[in-house]
Amino acid sequence: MTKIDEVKAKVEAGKAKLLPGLVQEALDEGNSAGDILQSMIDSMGIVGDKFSAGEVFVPEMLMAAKAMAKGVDVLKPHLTGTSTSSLGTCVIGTVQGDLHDIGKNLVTMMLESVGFKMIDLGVDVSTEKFMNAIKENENVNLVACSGLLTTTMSAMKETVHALKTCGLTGFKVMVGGAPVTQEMADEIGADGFAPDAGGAAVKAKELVK
Ligand code: B1M
Repeated sequence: MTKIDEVKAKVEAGKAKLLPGLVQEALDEGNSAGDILQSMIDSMGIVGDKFSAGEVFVPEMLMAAKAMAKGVDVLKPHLTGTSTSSLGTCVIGTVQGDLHDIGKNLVTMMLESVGFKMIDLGVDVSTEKFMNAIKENENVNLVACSGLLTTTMSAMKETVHALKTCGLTGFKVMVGGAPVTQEMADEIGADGFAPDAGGAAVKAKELVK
């Protein structure tokens, strides 16, 4: 078994304590941070499929998520560059009713690395909380909404609609998350969409140009 396979297996098994050491060993063996990250994302896909098939349950999904988060901590310095330019301030959160944060945290990391000051509101973020963050912080030029559940797509739609019609100006709205598509982003009036964290950094730069 390669070190990357081991990382993948231990994320799937939710072995959080083993992840920092394993990820470091995988890096020391010369594997790229991007490849290690992709192996962990693949693991989460497998866990999701097993959940759908009734082979694992919520606690196992949670343990896998914790294991991945530990692995990402070790990868962080290897994934992010140090940007000297400032692209502005981005408010980010997972929409109301949704507790998934791994994708949001990856997007946060990538946007930070290209030069955004990030204000992370966490998960289960109401429309009001997004709006207050825009009012309370200077120079917010981007709002990023993440969502993983098909059932919270209505919350995303509501938040985007409110942000675009509330009279506050000077910012663009970007959306993303597994169920979100470019078509849906257009339909709900978002300014941008990206399918993954790397794409989010590219799209964010484009939106605030
Ligand atoms: Co849940 N869950 N979960 N879960 N979970 C999914 C999403 C699911 C697909 C599993 C499945 O059934 N196969 C399913 C959703 C089905 C659907 O809606 N169609 C599901 C379900 C049903 C649920 C519960 C309802 C289960 C229950 O209680 N019965 C429940 C809901 C709780 C809630 O939110 N209210 C629930 C709970 C949980 C845990 C809390 C246990 C845990 C989350 C822990 C955490 O996040 N801290 C969890 C997990 C871990 C998963 C899976 C297994 C993994 C998610 C993940 O982290 N993926 C997931 C299965 C799967 O994804 N295949 C599943 C890795 C991550 C890197 O990918 O977040 O997609 P992702 O982010 C990607 C892109 O989407 C994109 O960039 C990232 C990659 O670079 N992206 C953006 C994300 N946000 C973006 C924003 C952008 C741009 C790009 O711009 C703003």
